[in-house]
Amino acid sequence: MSEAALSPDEAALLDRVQAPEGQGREILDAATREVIGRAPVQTVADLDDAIARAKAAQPGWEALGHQKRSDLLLQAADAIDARAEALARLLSREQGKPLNGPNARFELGACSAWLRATAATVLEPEVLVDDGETHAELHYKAIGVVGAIGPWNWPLMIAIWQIAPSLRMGNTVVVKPSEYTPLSVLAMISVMNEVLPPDVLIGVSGDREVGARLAAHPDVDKVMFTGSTATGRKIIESSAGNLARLTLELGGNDAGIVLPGTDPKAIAQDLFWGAFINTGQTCAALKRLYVHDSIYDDVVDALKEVAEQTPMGVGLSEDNVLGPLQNTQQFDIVNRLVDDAKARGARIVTGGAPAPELGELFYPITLIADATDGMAVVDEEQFGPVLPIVKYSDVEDAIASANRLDVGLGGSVWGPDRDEARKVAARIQSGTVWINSHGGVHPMIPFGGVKGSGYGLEFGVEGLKSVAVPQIING
Ligand code: TXE
Repeated sequence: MSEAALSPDEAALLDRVQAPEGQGREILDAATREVIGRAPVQTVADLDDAIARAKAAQPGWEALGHQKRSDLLLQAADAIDARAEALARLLSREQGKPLNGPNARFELGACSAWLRATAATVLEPEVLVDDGETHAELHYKAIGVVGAIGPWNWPLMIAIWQIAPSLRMGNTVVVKPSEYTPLSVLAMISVMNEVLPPDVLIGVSGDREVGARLAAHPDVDKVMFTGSTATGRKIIESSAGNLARLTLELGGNDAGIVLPGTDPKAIAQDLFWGAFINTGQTCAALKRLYVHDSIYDDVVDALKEVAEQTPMGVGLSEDNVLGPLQNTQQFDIVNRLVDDAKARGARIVTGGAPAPELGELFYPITLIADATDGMAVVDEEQFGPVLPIVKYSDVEDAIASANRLDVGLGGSVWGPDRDEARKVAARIQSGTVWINSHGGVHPMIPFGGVKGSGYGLEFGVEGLKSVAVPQIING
């Protein structure tokens, strides 16, 4: 079988979800630009119908109780595992990420792992006061219907991050996948629906207008959103109308600080993947690197060595671990930022221009040395295979640089002395700061941003609380 041919399992999944021949919108393979299939184009009326069904199904789902819902989440995880390879191939085509490396197969593994971890997480009622006179307890109940609006970079994993806790707490969920990657999300939902009761989880494939309606709908009680800050602001505005509670993960521009005394070769692999996981199209990827001048050249050289050994190409080829940009819009952003950096005198260490020989949306790993704060490539989120590397001599300046932007999702500090690194970490304005790594997430460790990166926590017990409403039982 050639790489390009759909496997029978892939074809069967695609046929379950795609629009009939001659209808829908064509979705292209991000790497080869060949047509993969036809996304259904659902309307605001279809969405309204889906929300009505989800609302009707919610009380029955909540009434099943935690144990039964958790059992069903475990069965959904098994169902995903059973189709993981077909889903990974479809994801690889649609999103562009390779099967191997921390990419498509990894993403499918994370989906079932997150479902299982969420099924196992327990949110117990809390006794607040019990002094003989007063007995008050804090309980957590379902909110109602959750609208889940997702991006195109980790479309399946982020959908699961929204779906799993919502279902676990007794909510029903309407998912609006990104218009760039609807097919793989709809396919995963259809696999989960092999075991879930009807209308508990519904996917609606539509454009931005459908997303806007989902956020504003009077019967949507909670919106989980991962995407751009601009869209996040619109969702906040529409929540003034329906009072939907919000969890907003709006990306960032994560800084890493490499302290003096760090061994460049020892951290190069982890730095590289911290920046270039999913070819840089990751919300909490390392997007600006501040390196002490005593080791600056060695860090740049060590990163260059890793970059040159790391294969990029069509995702279905088993050799590749880096892929294309997912869409033209993102490709144009990356191109513009690199050209601007060159024009401002930054030094291209590797990459620096598109790689049309690999395909239309390929841009090579691009390391930019002698970058400075104020350059667009430093100040704006590139969301692609580009890393500007800024030299510093006083760590106070590096901390100030890390904190000077209006976003704060993640950050990292790299150094030989953990206590020293933790002191610097405590001063970084971001939701997470990693020490000697960047971007790793864990289903039991809450994740969320500050400043323009949004608000609300996902994962673990805190994640369950954020898709529940508190109720005090007093007496
Ligand atoms: O995001 P959008 P896009 C960043 C990245 C990228 C930029 C734009 O920098 O260049 O965002 O990407 C739906 N009400 N991130 O265009 O527009 C839309 O249909 C409700 C960071 O993909 O925010 C899609 O399903 N929903 C990010 C989803 O919102 C609306 C990951 C995201 O679209 C809507 C991806 C509206 N008014 C991109 N308008 C991260 N946090 O990791 C659109 N949508």
